[in-house]
Amino acid sequence: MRLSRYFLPVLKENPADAQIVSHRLMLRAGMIKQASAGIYSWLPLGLKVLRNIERIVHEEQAKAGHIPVLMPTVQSADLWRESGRYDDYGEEMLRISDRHGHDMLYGPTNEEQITDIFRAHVHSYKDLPLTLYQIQWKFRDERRPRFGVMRGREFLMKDGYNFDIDYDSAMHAYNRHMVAYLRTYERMGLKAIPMRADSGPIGGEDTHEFLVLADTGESEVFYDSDILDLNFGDRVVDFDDVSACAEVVTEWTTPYARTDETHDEALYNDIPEARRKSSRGIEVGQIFYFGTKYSDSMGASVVDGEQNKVPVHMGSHGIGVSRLLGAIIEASHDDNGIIWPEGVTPFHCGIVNLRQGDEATDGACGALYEALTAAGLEPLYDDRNERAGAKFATMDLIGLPWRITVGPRGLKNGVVELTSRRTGESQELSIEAAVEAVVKVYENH
Ligand code: P5A
Repeated sequence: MRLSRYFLPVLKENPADAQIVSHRLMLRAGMIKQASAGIYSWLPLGLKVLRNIERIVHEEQAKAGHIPVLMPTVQSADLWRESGRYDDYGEEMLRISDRHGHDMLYGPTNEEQITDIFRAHVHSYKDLPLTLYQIQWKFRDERRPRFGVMRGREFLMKDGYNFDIDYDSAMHAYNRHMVAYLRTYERMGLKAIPMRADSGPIGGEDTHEFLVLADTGESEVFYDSDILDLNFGDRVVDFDDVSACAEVVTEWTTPYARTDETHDEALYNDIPEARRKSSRGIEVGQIFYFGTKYSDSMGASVVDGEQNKVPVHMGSHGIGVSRLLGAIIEASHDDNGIIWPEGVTPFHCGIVNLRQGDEATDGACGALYEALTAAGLEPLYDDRNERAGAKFATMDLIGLPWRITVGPRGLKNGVVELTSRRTGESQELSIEAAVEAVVKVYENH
């Protein structure tokens, strides 16, 4: 993409209404525009990152054997009356009535909707286990929408639902989700720690939240610092292998890690003092096992091997897809702007032309652009007639992890400059070597 033809409405000034750095940077980098409280339009740069996050979520769900569907945002209140949650959900639910006076709602979550699909089509244990998921917009009329996409009213969620014949099988689904989520967050450059939590209006006893540690997080968390040393890395887990998944879960859930809702002072005090940590965290996901709560109330049962009708065991599993943009920026920025992890960056590499209109410089930038594109990468070429300082400031603000700077002086010696946004380190390389270096960085993303 050539910047002169793109739509990147960056703001020079800090927006007054943004209290935390991720919100400020998303507005300044022209990623989102507030439409009304807690509701945002996604501008091109923001949309690119959102789509990258979605892609990683889809890829990791596919590995776990989970199947994508897409359910409507607007749901019938009758379904929620069946489960009893229509009245329970309270003021967070946006209630709508259609022209016929039917009560509708904008879904804050989809347990009822998916249970309705399940009961219409699945009747035998032979069709289990089954996990369906979607990435779809939700609406929660939060009392205090704030911090931009972090606590929105309309927000994008990955929500998955497992259907299993019994408790053991459902716990395997729970574990499968935990394993898939660990890898998902790591690919986004995040350390998200599973912590024992409270299930709130979703229900059930078994639940973990995934938290990214950050001073601006809304949750208070307590943990054993040993958990920070755990890395999922590139290990390949067979998602059908019950004990392999359980082992990963044991590894991550053995060190103490809890949100304030489930914090246990006595257990916490058993941790050696130097490892006892408390801080703030951003909740980027949550997994639940709630047994037969919805299948009992909504009549979702299957025939088992002995021809008995049994209610299915269920859980649900969420990732805050739009919130993740805020969480990633909170975890990865500096005074000059965002620093995107390679896994989610909106463009792979920036190209800065220091002398727009100079034939050799324009030609070298064009050649770089072609070579990067031919290698399957997406560069953002700043071909505007701007001062070098302004171009660098824009690149730093929008946070592309790699920048290639091209100017007449370097070209005389046959070199361009490749700079890492994260370390600020630069190397002088030939055009071919610079392209090769960038291609190599992205080999594993
Ligand atoms: C799990 C999937 C559920 O709703 N039902 C379907 C279950 N879980 S949850 O924890 O309530 O939400 C899942 C994740 O969504 C994000 N989230 C939000 N993101 C932005 N703004 C909000 N107002 C908001 N509320 C929830 C969180 O990341 C949460 O973990």
